[in-house]
Amino acid sequence: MRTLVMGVVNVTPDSFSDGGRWFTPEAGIAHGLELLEQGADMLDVGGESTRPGAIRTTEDEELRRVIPVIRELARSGARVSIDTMRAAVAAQAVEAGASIVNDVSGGLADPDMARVVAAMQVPFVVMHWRGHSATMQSRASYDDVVSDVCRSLTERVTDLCGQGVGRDQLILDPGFGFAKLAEHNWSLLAHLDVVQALGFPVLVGTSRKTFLGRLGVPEGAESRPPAQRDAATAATTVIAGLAGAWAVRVHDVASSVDALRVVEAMEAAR
Ligand code: PMM
Repeated sequence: MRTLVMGVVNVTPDSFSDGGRWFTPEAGIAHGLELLEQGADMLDVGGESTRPGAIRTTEDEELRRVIPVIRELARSGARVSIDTMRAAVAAQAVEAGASIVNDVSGGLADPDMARVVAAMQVPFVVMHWRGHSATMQSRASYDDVVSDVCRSLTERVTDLCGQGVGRDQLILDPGFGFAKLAEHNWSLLAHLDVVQALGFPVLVGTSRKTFLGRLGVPEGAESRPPAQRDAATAATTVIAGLAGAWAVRVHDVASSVDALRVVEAMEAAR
């Protein structure tokens, strides 16, 4: 099956790559509709920034940001994912029309998440995570990043299934940029086949991340700004597509849709 494109709708003032641009509900909705027009298969709506160093948003504020956007995008027929670490936000988002829960903590941040996801029976994205954004980069230390991430994800699967979540609900994500240095992100990208071999659908979230912003930039010089990382992101979409990823989570939908057309046309000619 073709790799799907998940378009990012960050309703936050401070997200890592697009913070503040779609902060009002109206702007978030308009942006989501625009991404659908560009060919997004689904939209990932988030109300809490997870950029390195970020301070947590309150639950009330997170709900206030995401619920109106989810309700309207779902009403217009979009497949919507809620990007949250909070069980209460996930529950209300699904009630408002979301049909996927994307938790960057893989159920670790909120002890109620597994129970809520099990009860709602929606697909659940389990990302590799080592703690909240304020401190995560101090935990970017691995013996072998690929096997360490795969082992942690397998432990999450066992724990979640033990709490009643169905194996067929789970989607795994190696967590690019979360407690990872550039070298870790490149290793994971180079070995997506190992993550795929765990036997679950895989989501790849490299879009506009810092390791792409360092490409071609001399040491000591400023990284390129996030909006200038879309060509590199599309290149990683090709890698994800060739590896058979279930979906890529991207800010610039049009370039990744095209990148996947290239993969599809090439695969058809094999
Ligand atoms: N990255 C961000 C936010 N949510 N969810 C998943 N599943 N995977 C990711 O890699 C991921 C995510 C941070 O990126 P943004 O702040 O630019 O949206």
